[in-house]
Amino acid sequence: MLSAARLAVTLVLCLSVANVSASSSRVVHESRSGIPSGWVPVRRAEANSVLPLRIGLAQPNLENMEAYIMDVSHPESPNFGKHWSPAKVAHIFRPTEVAMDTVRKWLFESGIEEHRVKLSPSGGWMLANVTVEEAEQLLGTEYYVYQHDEAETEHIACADRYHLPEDVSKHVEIITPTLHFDLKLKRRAPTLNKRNQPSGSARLVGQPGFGPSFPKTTGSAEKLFTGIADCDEQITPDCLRALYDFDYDPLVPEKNSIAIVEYTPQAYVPSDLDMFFANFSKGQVGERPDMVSIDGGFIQSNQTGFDYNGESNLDLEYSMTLVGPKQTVTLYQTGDDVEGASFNNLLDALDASYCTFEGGDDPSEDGIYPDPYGGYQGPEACGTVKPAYVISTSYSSNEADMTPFYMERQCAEYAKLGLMGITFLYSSGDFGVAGYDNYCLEPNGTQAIGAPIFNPTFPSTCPYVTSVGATQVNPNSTVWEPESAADQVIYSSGGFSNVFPIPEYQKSAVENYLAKYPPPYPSYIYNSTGNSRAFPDLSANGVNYMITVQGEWVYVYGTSCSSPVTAAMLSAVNDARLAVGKSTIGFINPTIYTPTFMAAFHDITTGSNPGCDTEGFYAQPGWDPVTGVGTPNFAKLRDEWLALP
Ligand SMILES: *[C@@H]1O[C@H](CO)[C@@H](O)[C@H](O)[C@H]1NC(C)=O
Ligand SMILES: *[C@@H]1O[C@H](CO)[C@@H](O)[C@H](O)[C@H]1NC(C)=O
Ligand SMILES: *[C@@H]1O[C@H](CO)[C@@H](O)[C@H](O)[C@H]1NC(C)=O
Ligand SMILES: *[C@@H]1O[C@H](CO)[C@@H](O)[C@H](O)[C@H]1NC(C)=O
Ligand SMILES: *[C@@H]1O[C@H](CO)[C@@H](O)[C@H](O)[C@H]1NC(C)=O
Ligand SMILES: CC(=O)N[C@H]1CO[C@H](CO)[C@@H](O)[C@@H]1O
Repeated sequence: MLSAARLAVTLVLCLSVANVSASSSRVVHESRSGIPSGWVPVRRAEANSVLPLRIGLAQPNLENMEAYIMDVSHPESPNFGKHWSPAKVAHIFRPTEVAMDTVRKWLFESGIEEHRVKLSPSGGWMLANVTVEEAEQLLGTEYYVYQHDEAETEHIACADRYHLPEDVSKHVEIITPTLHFDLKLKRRAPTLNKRNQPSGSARLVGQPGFGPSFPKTTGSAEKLFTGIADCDEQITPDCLRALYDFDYDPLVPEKNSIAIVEYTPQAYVPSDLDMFFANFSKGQVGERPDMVSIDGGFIQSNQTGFDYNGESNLDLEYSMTLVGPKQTVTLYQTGDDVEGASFNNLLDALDASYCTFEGGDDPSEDGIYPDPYGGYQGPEACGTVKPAYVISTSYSSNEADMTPFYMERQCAEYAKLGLMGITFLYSSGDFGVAGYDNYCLEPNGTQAIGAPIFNPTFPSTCPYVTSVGATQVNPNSTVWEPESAADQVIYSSGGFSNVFPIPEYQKSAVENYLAKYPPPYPSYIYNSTGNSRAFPDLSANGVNYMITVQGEWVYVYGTSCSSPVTAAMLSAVNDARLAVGKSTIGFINPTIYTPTFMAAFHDITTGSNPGCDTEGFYAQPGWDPVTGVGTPNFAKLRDEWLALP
């Protein structure tokens, strides 16, 4: 009896192997080069123990992303401004019936009966409880039990690779449990990245001195200038209004929205906002941003000073003053003060279809909620926040800190938000052609100070965000004279991605730069082919800002300044369009690289962005990898955007 049953099973397996391999041979689906540090295999997993196998199905149509976004975002497209609903976005990228059928058939032919297989509600996952023996046969791998000194429980994971039939592999993104060590450790040590520093992981995004960029300060100001005669020494809201011809009174503020993103423990100080308003926008004294808490985000007040309050105060003081008292500014305060949060946690909150998309969040980089380390115990924010039309984030990381898969997954989500009509701004970074803290790349990909290869920042290199660089009013110059690329305290980050190919919308602008002003560096220093995504897209002043921190006026520098200021102007353009019944501007890059719009920017042609022991790139006529297409002329841009359908 027993041997008959076994024979039958063996026969089915042989048949299925024959079946599958007739049409498709097995390929390695995923592999890893080593075991994460601290883990050791202690024994083979028991053949009859049960694994909750989760098969993440590949999303269709990602290869059409650029075409979709150009269709709704290019000013010459007949569908310009016809943004997609969240339901349409979810539908277009929902795994196909073919994917589901192929995976189901493979499971069935491998002996996993249909009644054991379930589909998750989002359609993104196929689930089945299987024995270790079944999983090993399905995936052509071996499972082991691993232990870690800091973990409470054992962990099951497979050997260094697993396989799938070729025709199944193309419909599957990821299978768990396999290679991934996603068991939560009781107390997580900071993840060290390739530059041996804590990485851009959730726990550290909002922490001063780690991973992401923060504005810099040179200390407090003895006096505060008024008017616009001294904008080469101090930037104030009036300087920015004059520089960018920005004078706008919202017409339909209740229809419009703008949001600033902050990561706890970064926190604004209410009394500092009032001190700023008292000097620059009296009517706004007492006004506060409309805070939306994401994953336990709150305004902590235990840790104070420039390192904890500088970023939030800067972003809110300038965005709120520039949009004025009629327009509410929303604050996405993200992450608790224990685990923190990453860009992915924000994106989860803005789009329910992202939470599980292509495997969901990465526990070594993203905040996991409820917080296993004891912080916020509520559920993860997943589609709970309706995205504002313009969203500005002044935090960034290095491409080299993350895996291409991680970045591509996130980048696709910015594209989806673009399809929905959202404008997503990121500061480009403050270290010129170097990465955060002047780390550059060795030929083997390691990050080190003094290394020779340029180190681009992320998310700026994602072709579906708008990257904002920094400029300055030159010493002894007025707001009526041309600005230069920032070269006081910080340098505007810019350059060419090592991960993302060049999007169509910037091809001719980038080609023009590389052909007319070829940078004097060997080709291994940066991707000089003209085939990789170039950044930033545009820029705005980022030098000598006056902000208040803990009751004092201090000077601030950084692309952190440039992003919220640009956001305020773009939000005003949205207001003007919404007031006449038009759509929001959405993903602006395909628009701003057109000749008509490029002419509505102040072209920045002086300065550079040194780093990695070089002078970096030079600002030149037209687009350049220091200041993008230039700084806004708001009045012209508003008129051009109003002229679009
Ligand atoms: C797997 O087993 C668990 C525990 O018995 C059960 O809760 C879950 O629904 C099962 N999953 C599937 C896909 O059958
Ligand atoms: C921070 O402040 C909260 C109250 O807001 C308090 O409960 C907590 O103990 C404080 N933490 C530290 C480290 O001081
Ligand atoms: C990469 O290259 C640098 C410089 O040559 C060297 O110091 C480092 O050890 C190398 N790292 C790896 C992982 O090979
Ligand atoms: C600006 O002007 C001051 C005095 O008028 C002079 O000392 C200084 O050198 C000038 N700076 C530059 C960069 O020209
Ligand atoms: C430059 O970028 C393109 C697009 O990502 C890529 O295909 C190419 O291999 C890169 N070239 C070098 C030398 O890295
Ligand atoms: C120049 C100016 O108006 N300074 C004022 C800024 O606001 C503070 C109060 O918060 C006043 O004391 C300053 O006089």
